[in-house]
Order: sequence, then C-alpha cells, then structure tokens
Amino acid sequence: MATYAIGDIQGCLASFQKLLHQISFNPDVDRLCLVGDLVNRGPDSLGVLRLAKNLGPACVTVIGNHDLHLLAVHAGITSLQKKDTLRPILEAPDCEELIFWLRQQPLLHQEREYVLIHAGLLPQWSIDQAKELAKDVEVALRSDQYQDPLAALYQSTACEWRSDFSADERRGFTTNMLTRLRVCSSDGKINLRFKGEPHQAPEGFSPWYLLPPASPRSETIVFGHWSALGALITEKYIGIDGGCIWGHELIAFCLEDRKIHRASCGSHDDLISVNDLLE
Ligand SMILES: [Mn+2]
Repeated sequence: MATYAIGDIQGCLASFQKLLHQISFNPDVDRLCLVGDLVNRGPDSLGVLRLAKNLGPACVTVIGNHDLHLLAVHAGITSLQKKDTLRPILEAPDCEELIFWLRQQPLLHQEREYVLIHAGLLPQWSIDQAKELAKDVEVALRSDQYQDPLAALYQSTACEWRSDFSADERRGFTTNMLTRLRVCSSDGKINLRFKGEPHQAPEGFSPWYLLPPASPRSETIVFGHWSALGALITEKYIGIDGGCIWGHELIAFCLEDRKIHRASCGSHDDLISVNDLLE
C-alpha cells in the first residue's frame, strides 16, 4: 500500500499513464493525491479528468488555478482563451458529471502529516487557519448555487488580508493564496504577476516556502504550480510541478518512503511546442 502525490498534469494523459505504470499503481490498495491543475494546455484534459474521477476513492485532487478556470468557463463566467485546450471537456457527454466531481474536490487536503495545496501558504497562516479558509471556499463551490461565489473568487485580485473582508473578498483572497501564490512579502502580500525562477523574485518578495511561518507547523506541505522551480524536496516543503507541459517531467512523491518517481515528458504525444503556447 502506497500513497503518491503527483504534480501538475495539465492534460498530459500519456505522461500520467506512464507514471502510474512506472509506480505500479493499484487503485485497490494505493492512493493518489494530486496537487491540482489536472487540466489545460496539454492535449487530453478530458482523458485526465475521466481517469482521476474513475479512480473513485483512490484519488483526491486539490483544485488548481487551471481547474478553477475550467469551472469558470463552464459556468459562463469567462470564455475560452486562445491557449486553452478545454473544449473537449465542455463538449463531452459526461461534462456535467466531470464538472460536478471537480467542484466537490478540496482546496486543501491533509493526508497524515502531509498537507496538499496547489500553490502556497502565506507565513502568517497556521495549517488550522488555512483549513478553515479553504473550507469556506469548498462549501461555496460544492453548493448548488456556486456560480456567484465562483465568479467573485475567480475574478478576485485580493493580494493582502483585510479583517473587514466581505465573504466574497475573503474567498477571493484564500483562492489567490492557495491556487496562485509563488512569491510574497514577509508581511503577507502576494505578488500574483511573477512566474519566473525563485532567484528572480522581485524586490521585497521571496518564494513563500522560504519565509519562516509565524507559528511552527508540524506538517509537511506538498504543492505544485511552479514549473520553474521543478522538484523541491526539503523536510517541510515538497514541490512537485516538474513542468510536464513544457516537455520536462511529471513527478510522483511517495508519502511513505519520501521517494521521487519521474516520468520524462519530452518524447511522446504530450509534448506540445512552446510556439503553440505562445501564439
Ligand atoms: Mn497552477
């Protein structure tokens, strides 16, 4: 029995299947914890979503920014962008079931001593506080009337906590932190524009995982979202976005033995050219 956390798949079904084969994944005894961004940019987001959903209780994912974008497009809050590869999901006969499954997933998931989130956690927040903030968003997304709160959190530009937040503003801030954070200031301001490498962080901002938490955390945080970072394995922080979509690798981290497994993504159907993405 083993539990694997897997990094951002982004529609790279062939790489996902290759990695599952490599780790001899058996859904009857093993578990998968995905760090989100199952969909978009890659060639088969529909296949990835179906595979994850069909694994039933053997698979949980936290919701990433691309997953939220899919929910927002489906709800009519925004439209497909040129680089999006989400149309096959929207046109699939099982679209409604897949969307329902996706919005039942958490933004934060704890698996024993590991806490999974898509992007990051500001140093000001304890794990218990982060769970409470995440729950607030999860309840809204799981509700039958999820469209209005989804629109508010999807469009939020909140980068800094304010104690007088409305419910929509609070959920927007939480979503920006958990699904988009890469660098922040020591006083808890998020920079949502920066996507470069950690050492290029703008002045006054640091990679979130380098800032000491205000209160000690016993848990280890597993996250994705930062392909320029690649695999980061430290005692308390495990980054596993291997940049699969850029032709690098898809990464699995085994929670029991802390071993890393990698599927290279450069030589098969999932590789898309950078030109396709930039056009
Ligand atoms: Mn992401």
